[in-house]
Amino acid sequence: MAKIVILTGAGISAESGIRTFRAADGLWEEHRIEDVATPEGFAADPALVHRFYNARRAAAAAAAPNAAHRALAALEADPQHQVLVVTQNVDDLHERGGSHNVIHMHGTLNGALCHACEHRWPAPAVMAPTDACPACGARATRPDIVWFGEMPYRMEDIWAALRAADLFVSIGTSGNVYPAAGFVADARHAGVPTLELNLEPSAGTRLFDEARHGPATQIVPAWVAEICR
Ligand code: BJW
Repeated sequence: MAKIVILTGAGISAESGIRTFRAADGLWEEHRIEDVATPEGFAADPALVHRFYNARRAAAAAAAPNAAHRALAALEADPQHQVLVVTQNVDDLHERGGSHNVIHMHGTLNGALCHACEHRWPAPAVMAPTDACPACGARATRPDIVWFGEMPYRMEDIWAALRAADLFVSIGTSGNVYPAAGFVADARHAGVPTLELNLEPSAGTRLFDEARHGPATQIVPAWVAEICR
């Protein structure tokens, strides 16, 4: 059984209507990263950061998985393949598309986290700085999102899966944010073949053994059909 580790980024959800970060009309055009995606930005203005993530939570809830999410779920269901999806995305479109083996390395919009006691619970649709932690009562609740300067989740599991993989595939990510941007080099170092599927060449495209460019809803189902033949 072939073991495939698949890294996904904002590009896989773009055709579901979820905005990417670094496009001309992306989220970072309207918001300063330091204000909304760092612990320092949250400490300075928690209401602003909650508004940013409340809006994104609503957008994700209104979106539906697309053909690329569904193709990865079909690949996971194929008995010839063992698939791990490592997503940088904080939406739940992989799960709603039918994938089960998913690691959210940058957290999830559907999670709330108390930064006083580290308790986690399902996020309400709208979070506010005055929300109290259900475990310790502190009014120190934040979205369960990994911001710049924080350690992404389950890195040891991800690196172990990369080392044991037969193929590493990167889908819909610009390759600008580490440690995810380093996975292609980590895979190469372990002798694992690498494939990029993206709208355009990513920052690290030259490191991949093969790269195919086009919209995820076309190139991902085509690739899955090819390897499940
Ligand atoms: C399509 C498409 C279609 C469009 N079909 N494709 C200097 C050097 C190196 C590293 C650092 C440095 N200074 C600081 C760092 C570390 C820092 C970092 O990487 N900074 C860089 C900016 C340089 N990283 C961190 O701080 C991370 N933590 C960390 O490093 O901890 C220490 C550590 C040490 C050792 C080991 C491990 C860890 C934490 C990073 C947290 C990132 N957080 C964000 C925001 C929170 C989540 C959220 O709000 O959603 O995560 S930033 C943002 O970027 C978000 C994304 O997950 C992430 C990646 O973006 P993504 O998905 O690639 O989106 P885009 O928009 O960039 O690209 C979309 C792509 O899709 C494009 O290529 C399009 O072409 C394509 N596309 N439509 C197919 N239809």
